[in-house]
Amino acid sequence: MLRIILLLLLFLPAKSFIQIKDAWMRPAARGMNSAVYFEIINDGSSADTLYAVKSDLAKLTEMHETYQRGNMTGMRKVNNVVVKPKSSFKFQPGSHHIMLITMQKEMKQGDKATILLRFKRSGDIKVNVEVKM
Ligand SMILES: [Cu+2]
Repeated sequence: MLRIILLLLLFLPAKSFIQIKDAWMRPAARGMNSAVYFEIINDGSSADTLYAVKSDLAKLTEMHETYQRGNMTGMRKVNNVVVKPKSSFKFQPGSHHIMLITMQKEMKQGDKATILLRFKRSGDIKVNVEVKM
């Protein structure tokens, strides 16, 4: 019996210290772009890195950051985001966001979606996203 329990424990996934909070995205028509925002909370004692994002909502899903150059605001792709231990990192308007480029279908306020975040230590985390303004 003990042997069976030990065996089961081996197959349990490692406990993730990463939590995703308040995930939402902007409504968008088919063919347009949208953006997803959320907060990553790292309760663990080591840093974790978000290195990829997957979604079938759009033709392309990228991690972006917004930057300022003089009076110009632009955005550019980032390859990863490091979340330090015992801290949080916010994807929010005017800052980091998940860019959904060319939506495959219309998403209206109140609709729900899921995206997949891939972390180096915590693995894949499925995130429920609410569509709101
Ligand atoms: Cu963007």
